Amino acid sequence: MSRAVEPERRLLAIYTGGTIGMRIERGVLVPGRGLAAALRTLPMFHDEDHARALGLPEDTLVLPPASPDQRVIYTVLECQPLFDSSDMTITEWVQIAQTIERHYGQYHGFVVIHGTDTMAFAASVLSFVLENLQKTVILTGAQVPIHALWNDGRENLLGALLMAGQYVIPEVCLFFQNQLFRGNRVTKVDSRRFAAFCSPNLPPLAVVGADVIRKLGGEQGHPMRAPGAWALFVSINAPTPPPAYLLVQLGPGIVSGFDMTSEAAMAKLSYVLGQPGLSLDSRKQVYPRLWAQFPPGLGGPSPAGCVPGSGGGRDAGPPRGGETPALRPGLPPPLANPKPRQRVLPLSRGGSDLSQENFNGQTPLHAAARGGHREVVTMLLQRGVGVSARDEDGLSPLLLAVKGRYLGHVGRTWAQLAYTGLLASRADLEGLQSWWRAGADLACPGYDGRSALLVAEAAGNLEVVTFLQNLQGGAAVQAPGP
Ligand code: ASN
Repeated sequence: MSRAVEPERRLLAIYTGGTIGMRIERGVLVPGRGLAAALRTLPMFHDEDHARALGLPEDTLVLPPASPDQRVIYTVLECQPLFDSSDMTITEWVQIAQTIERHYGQYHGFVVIHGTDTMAFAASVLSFVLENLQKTVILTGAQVPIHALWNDGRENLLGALLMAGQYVIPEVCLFFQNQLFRGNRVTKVDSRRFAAFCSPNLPPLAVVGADVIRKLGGEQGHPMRAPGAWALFVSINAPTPPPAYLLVQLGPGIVSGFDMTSEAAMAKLSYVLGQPGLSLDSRKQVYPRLWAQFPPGLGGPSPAGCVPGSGGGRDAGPPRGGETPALRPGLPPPLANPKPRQRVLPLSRGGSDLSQENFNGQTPLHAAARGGHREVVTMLLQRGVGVSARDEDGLSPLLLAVKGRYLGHVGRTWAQLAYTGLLASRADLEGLQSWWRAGADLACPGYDGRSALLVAEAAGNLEVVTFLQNLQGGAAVQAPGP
């Protein structure tokens, strides 16, 4: 990230829709046309005298001077139709990439005005698709339309224009509430507060206050580098909380996502699945090697400039070839469904360290247990992944399954490992009952060799003792599996 030196910086602002430009029509908010005309009336977005002196066309505006020796001139390209971003799919994001490609030579940087609901997906997809990017691309939007008296749209848009205008940041970023984030690191965490986004595993690239504070200095860093296993998918609901762990199943096996957001994992999966002419095995090979953007000198900038890759790019539909039916249940929502709001099954790949912990000490089994993902739990248990590894909060996968009462979902395999003594000592009758319904053998001694009944008797938990004795008395200690 460095300061741009040109006295005149030209930007393309691609307006795709979203709340930022919405207007109220018959009591409801609808995407609003004519953003350039609206911005023209706001002095913070347009210096009419200077524009007239330069003879700028209707769709091109100029910001008032932010510094004495530099002007930011921006052209607003309004998409047709405008979208509420929850209606956008990978097709529209690819079109944005193609728009950037078409205009790449004419502008110093790009601002993508986008709805917030899927902005993190869009930023992640663009970060993969725009290969060899050497110019700034910033996505922004708002929680409240710029036409409203009290809104966040003006600040966000102005901030994005100023950042893209004044700095060279050769990657896809997202600007919101005075923070510039790495695009494939963000997730939407709030649908009402102006601070709608957070970047759970990477601090903002810059924070704007009275000064611009560059958090990462001039360092490019790599957004996607992670030791060991690579993640690809678990489930997506927009907006999602920061994911603890991501799992992917692609054929037999599982990989962990380490600290990727689910949006970035989805984008990466879409990108790799969309690469034409690759076998399933080659796709699996590509994952660990795929970086979102090559730092200069590593991937090598192409002389032709930035090019939307063929992955999420021109060939953006579901993958073709023999593996398609097998992959379909795990396709990320924009590929499998028109709306990215559905749950999808976890996908996986073999050969990774499946006990590897993420930033807060959670293993893939924690995530699978918390989510009640039966197939993944079974697969992990069959591969010998430990059930009692504690995360930073002291929770093991087993405890998560017990707490979440997911035992019925995760089934007999899991239940056979029942830590029933723990439940018995805590007088957790409901927990024991749910283990029993899930098919656990409650007479089976726990990890310490003691049965649940023995533990309950020693602890004096009479209700539990009665329940367990009744089970034994009725010769129905082992319930039928789910
Ligand atoms: N539904 C809107 C969208 O994503 C939400 C927003 O922009 N704040 O298009």
